Amino acid sequence: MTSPVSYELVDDIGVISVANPPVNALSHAVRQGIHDALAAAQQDASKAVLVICEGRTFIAGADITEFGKPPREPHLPDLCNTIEASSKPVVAAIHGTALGGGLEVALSCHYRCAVPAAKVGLPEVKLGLLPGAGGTQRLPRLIGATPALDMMTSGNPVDAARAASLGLIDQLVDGDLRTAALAWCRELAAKDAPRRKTSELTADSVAEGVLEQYRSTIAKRARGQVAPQKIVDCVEASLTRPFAEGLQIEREKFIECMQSPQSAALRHMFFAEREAAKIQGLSKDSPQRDVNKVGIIGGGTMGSGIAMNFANAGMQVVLLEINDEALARGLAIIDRNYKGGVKRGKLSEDQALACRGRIAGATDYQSLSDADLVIEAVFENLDLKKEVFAKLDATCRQGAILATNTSYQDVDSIAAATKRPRDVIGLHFFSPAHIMKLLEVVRASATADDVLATCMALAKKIRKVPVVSGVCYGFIGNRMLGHYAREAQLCVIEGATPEQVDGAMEDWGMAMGPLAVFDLAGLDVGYKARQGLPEAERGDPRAYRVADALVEMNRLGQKTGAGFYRYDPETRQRSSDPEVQALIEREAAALGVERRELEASEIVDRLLFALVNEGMNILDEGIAQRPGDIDVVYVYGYGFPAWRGGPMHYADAVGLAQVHERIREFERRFGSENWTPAPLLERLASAGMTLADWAKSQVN
Ligand code: T1G
Ligand code: NAD
Repeated sequence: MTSPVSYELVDDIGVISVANPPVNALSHAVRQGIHDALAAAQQDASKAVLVICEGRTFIAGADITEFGKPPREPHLPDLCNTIEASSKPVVAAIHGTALGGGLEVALSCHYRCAVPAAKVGLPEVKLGLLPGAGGTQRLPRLIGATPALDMMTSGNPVDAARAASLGLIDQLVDGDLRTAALAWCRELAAKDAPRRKTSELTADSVAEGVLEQYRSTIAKRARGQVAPQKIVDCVEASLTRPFAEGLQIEREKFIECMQSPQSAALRHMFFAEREAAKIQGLSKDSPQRDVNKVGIIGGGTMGSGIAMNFANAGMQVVLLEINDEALARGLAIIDRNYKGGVKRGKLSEDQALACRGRIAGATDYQSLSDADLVIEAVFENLDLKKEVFAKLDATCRQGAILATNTSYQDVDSIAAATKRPRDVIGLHFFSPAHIMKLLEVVRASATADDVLATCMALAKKIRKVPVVSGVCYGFIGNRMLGHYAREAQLCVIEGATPEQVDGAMEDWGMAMGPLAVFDLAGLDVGYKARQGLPEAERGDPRAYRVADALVEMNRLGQKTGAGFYRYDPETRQRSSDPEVQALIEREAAALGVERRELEASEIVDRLLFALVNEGMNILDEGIAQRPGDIDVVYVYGYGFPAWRGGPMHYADAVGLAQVHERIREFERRFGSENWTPAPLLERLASAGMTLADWAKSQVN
């Protein structure tokens, strides 16, 4: 096997080149290759050593696929110390993204240069880890404790200019990186430049209370997560301990993180998100259609946000509404969103103007005749949507992609309203559509492969995380949510207060409890959907009577200042409302429900296992391609904590046998109408298989 690392003497500079596509991850072979090349450089005529990478990026970190396997020498912390101890100056030349172990390698070099477009960062915290190869000890010494804490606890990269201003990058080079870096090496060698060892620097002390301030800020921002706090511990060591001791403390805490369920969950999410972009049976080079002009029908809550995504990605957009008044309302929402974005520093005034300039308004379908893609976002009514698609069929050019943003409706029926069902697909955005990252791509039975491939690639272009779903009522996310919502409202009518239900779920890690989410989305959305169904299909009345009564009292949620909670008009702070408690007790009595105390553990299990059980059915029916896709849907669309890995990963972490047993207990206590163990769960639990095993068996 040829090594992914090559070494050559270029005049009197030793050049170590790493070529391990796609992202030059620090696999064992790369570590061994760098180690051997460096050893050679110590012995040869080189006056300085250059570390550079081929392909699209500098080293983007340790090889995450090696985690959990027996570690092999050279270990990365030792390799970094070896680089720093080199008898000759070592220079890192950075392009693309120098991340994690990649930046730690650069930090152990004596000098760093980069192209202006480069980015550098320590994103380990996003994997539930901390920089484990000296980063927590070298970075504070080089740039100061506070910027180091910002970089490591956020995990966000900084651009080359910022890195240079921090002293992290010594030189920004224009033109060809290798040529410029070699010239710089010669210059350093010519002036016998010192080997600047970052480990020998002293980190500037921080003011009293700064570290405590960080701990409390992190406790709020990264609620429930362990790695960020351990990073603060390591930085504290960099301020108070000799380098070697700090490195030891870093190693101990790194291993604690590596063995934590949180890191296992976040590493699962890293790969699940990338897997979700792959469509079983469709190669990644599948042909695609060109999309430059996009039409949006309906400029309400969703249409306005959807329009911004495409304008932000540089495409021409036409927003079509039913009349001028409604159009003005839609464009006003867009203007407000851009104004808010500029205020929050998300984009500059000029960028906002340029994006807004790409959005034109219309009320005549002819304006969509040359669109490459049209996305419908009118009221959630099947007949209205079919009417709109019939008009699009008559207006749009052949080859245009026709998409619906419906939350629940049958995309096959909508497609059947046209003579070109192959060009019809579901593109289900989440509110607020210009912010939420999830995009459910609904593959209808006739959807053409190139339409699907085009939409998956487009999702990446508009910075969304796409997940493919088959056609069923509510697709993946909303279908499962129905079961989660049922249990939330049953827990309320059986005796828990809204605060207890939401408190239990938020303490467990959900970004927001279910009742508060219903208030945010608007209780009328669910009410209208139920009103559209015959009573017999609305499910267990105990699970919606309170919500219906609140809507009939015009308590629609945040938008009317009251729903399950009352909301402060200024701060939007929620508070409990005795009027709601009285209503709940009245409805419970009317439905003959005997109320009781509910433990938080029961609430958590009922809501999460309701999700898991329905997730199992969705997998069994092939609506979702793989368990990881469901996890991506819930983490990016429903505020499920990434450090819990999504509902399906969580079920595996708890153990399917235990989940199955708990669901059978609920079946005995609450009846099979709401609790029938999913056949797939029964099969896996009795076979002692995990979902991860099952997913592998499905691929092979
Ligand atoms: N290890 C293994 N595989 C990796 C990888 C890594 N570090 N990074 C990416 N890949 C794979 C990825 O799965 C995908 O595979 C392909 O490369 C392209 O990635 C001791 C312990 C670099 C910004 O966290 O953020 O160092 O799906 O689709 O959008 O302190 O990848 O094609 O089969 O994401 O252009 C720290 C992780 C590790 C960076 C490129 N490093 N990577 O984004 O491509 S922990 C990270 C990224 C560490 C040390 C610790 C991004 C990227 P496939 P992609 P992209
Ligand atoms: P909305 O009521 O805010 O907006 C709908 C817009 O469609 C209105 O502005 C209306 O004037 C316009 N409209 C109605 N009939 C039209 C027609 N024939 N031609 C052109 N415009 C027409 O609704 P919304 O919340 O934006 O929902 C739109 C769609 O998106 C629905 O299918 C809904 O289920 C789905 N959706 C909503 C959310 C959400 O959280 N609100 C999330 C995902 C998907």
